[in-house]
Amino acid sequence: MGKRGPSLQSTGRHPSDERGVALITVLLITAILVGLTTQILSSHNLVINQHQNTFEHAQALEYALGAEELVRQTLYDDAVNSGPNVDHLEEAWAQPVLPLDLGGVGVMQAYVIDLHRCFNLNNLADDAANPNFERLQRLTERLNISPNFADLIKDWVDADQSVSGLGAEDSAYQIKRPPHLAANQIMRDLSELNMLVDVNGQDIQTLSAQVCLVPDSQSKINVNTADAITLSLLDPAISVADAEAVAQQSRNYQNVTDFVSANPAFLSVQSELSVTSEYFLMRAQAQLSQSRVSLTSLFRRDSSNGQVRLLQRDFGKPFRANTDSDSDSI
Ligand SMILES: [Ca+2]
Ligand SMILES: [Ca+2]
Repeated sequence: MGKRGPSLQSTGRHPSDERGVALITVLLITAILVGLTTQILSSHNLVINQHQNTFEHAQALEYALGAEELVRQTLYDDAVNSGPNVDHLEEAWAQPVLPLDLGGVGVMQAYVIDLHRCFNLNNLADDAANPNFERLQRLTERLNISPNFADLIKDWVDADQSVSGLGAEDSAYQIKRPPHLAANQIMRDLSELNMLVDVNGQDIQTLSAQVCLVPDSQSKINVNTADAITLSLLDPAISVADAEAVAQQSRNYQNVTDFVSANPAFLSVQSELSVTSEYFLMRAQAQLSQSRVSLTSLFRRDSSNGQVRLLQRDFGKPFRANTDSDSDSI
């Protein structure tokens, strides 16, 4: 008898079993393919989303930088075309860009602050007979915050190591953890207030909302833009009522002499007043979908030719709406 091939009995497998195995194999392959396809599509969507976020962020960045360029041009135009050496709050640079729809893809906001409308802490760096120390003392009283700020800030920004009253120089900062030194130069950012000894965060916040920083220790106050508190600090003889009366005016004084003639309470501080401004701060924010870019830029405008120079650019500060209580600082 010839050799017989394997019979159904010899393998013990029924045709329906083999069809079952084949079906399972097909199902397995299909499942693997579906899994692979899903993974590829997920990766692809992730890449697309990443690209979209990157694209939107780049767009938001360009809008913010565009606002900066617009401010620079507006300040230049103001100096060249709107009459030199006078700045007031009705001029184009002082008008905020309200939430502006960017053709349905996002929203843009921007505004400019004149940094001569508020008290400049860096004016304490000048060691000559300096009335700004008493002004800062008056401000801490008005704001009901620690009286130590005047001495501490004076020591922080003045070049010497001589401790002023309740102030602190290197020796006090060297025993802090971590140890550091007094800056002994003008402040570049109000966050430096957090480095001072024995001051609390709430007081820092209150003070920061009322003061400015400009990289100049002899900056003047623009009487066309200054707020009431700043005006009232200038001299003990200037009452809060005097200052508020000025601040409520729609001011467009063409020179300081006119201002003092109309407001004689300010005669004693005439030399520290101005009707024009040199330093300006822009705050801008562009938001496109989930991407948001905030930009704070510090400008200096040369009064001789209107040229505007960018001094500082900060993408790290959160945007704040423009309100009267807003901090006017770099
Ligand atoms: Ca102007
Ligand atoms: Ca010092």
